[in-house]
Amino acid sequence: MAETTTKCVTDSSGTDELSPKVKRAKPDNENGRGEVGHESESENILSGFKTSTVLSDSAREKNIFIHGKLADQDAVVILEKTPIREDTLAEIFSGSRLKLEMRNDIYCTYQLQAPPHLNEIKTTVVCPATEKHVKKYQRQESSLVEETGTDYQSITLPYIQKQSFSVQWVYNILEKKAEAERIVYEDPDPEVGFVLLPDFKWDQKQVDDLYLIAITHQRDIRSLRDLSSEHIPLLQNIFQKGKEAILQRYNLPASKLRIYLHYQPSYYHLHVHFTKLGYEAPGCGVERAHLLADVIQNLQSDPDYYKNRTLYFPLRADDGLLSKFREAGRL
Ligand code: DD3
Repeated sequence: MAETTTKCVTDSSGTDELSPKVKRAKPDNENGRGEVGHESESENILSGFKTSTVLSDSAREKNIFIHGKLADQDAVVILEKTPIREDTLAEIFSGSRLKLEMRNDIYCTYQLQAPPHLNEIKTTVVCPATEKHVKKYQRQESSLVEETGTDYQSITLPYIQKQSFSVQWVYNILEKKAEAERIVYEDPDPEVGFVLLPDFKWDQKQVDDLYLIAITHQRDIRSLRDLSSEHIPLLQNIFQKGKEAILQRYNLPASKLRIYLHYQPSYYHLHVHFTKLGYEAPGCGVERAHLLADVIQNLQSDPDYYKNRTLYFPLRADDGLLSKFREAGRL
């Protein structure tokens, strides 16, 4: 890839650098007339971006979330520095400019200016962004909510039905209208089938922060709460074939994977997260993640486990669902 990787959520672009079958294109093929179909590499759509506010930033995570305007439309731009890869070290050492900052005894500090292609910032653009997108990235305190099976029926379900969050991007993936070339594995079966592909949080340049999602072909399962024993074959299929596909493609055995569902999910179309053990993926904490292996066993011992069980999850202070729990006197 030349220069900064730019991704639009409505768009399809990406790299496949960990795939043994796919060779990296030479930089000179990528420039100019966009022969490889990366429109984002030919022009800088962000040159006209006007910042309104910084929603959040993290020195530790080396990222910043910005709200602003792109050609009169609301947009959220996420910039993130990516890890330094071992296979780039030789080029960093030989091909950089080095400016001395200070020298003291045996200690020296420098500013190193790496060659442009090793100095990329992963960039995600959401445009047009809704108010919900803007809110999602504003730093917020969370409160843990206790949701009984009845609370789900009377509070949560009506709320998510009224919201009708768009999952068009999910349907685009299932229908190969977007990200088709990023698919790692597909089982096309309408009942137990799914599509496995990299979550766009992962830039696929190193396996250390591996993050894939399995999206079910079945469209009527909103979340954990909709699962019953009839879905065990679907879940087992995702579990088995997902692990096999990741071993094949990334040479990572199942023992290095954290495979789980979120409750609440960030979109109400059933999906399973595959992340590398040791990588603290956002949302992998005990208050939100449910191991797929546990989910399967719970359904095996009680077909209606997730219909009746009290579930706990954090909600951000500005989440409309939190107000609903408050109004119902459940908080
Ligand atoms: C999303 C959760 C959703 C903003 C942002 C992310 N992986 C996605 C579109 C395409 C994708 C994802 C919603 C949206 Cl920053 C609003 O995530 C996606 N494609 N997580 C992939 N591969």
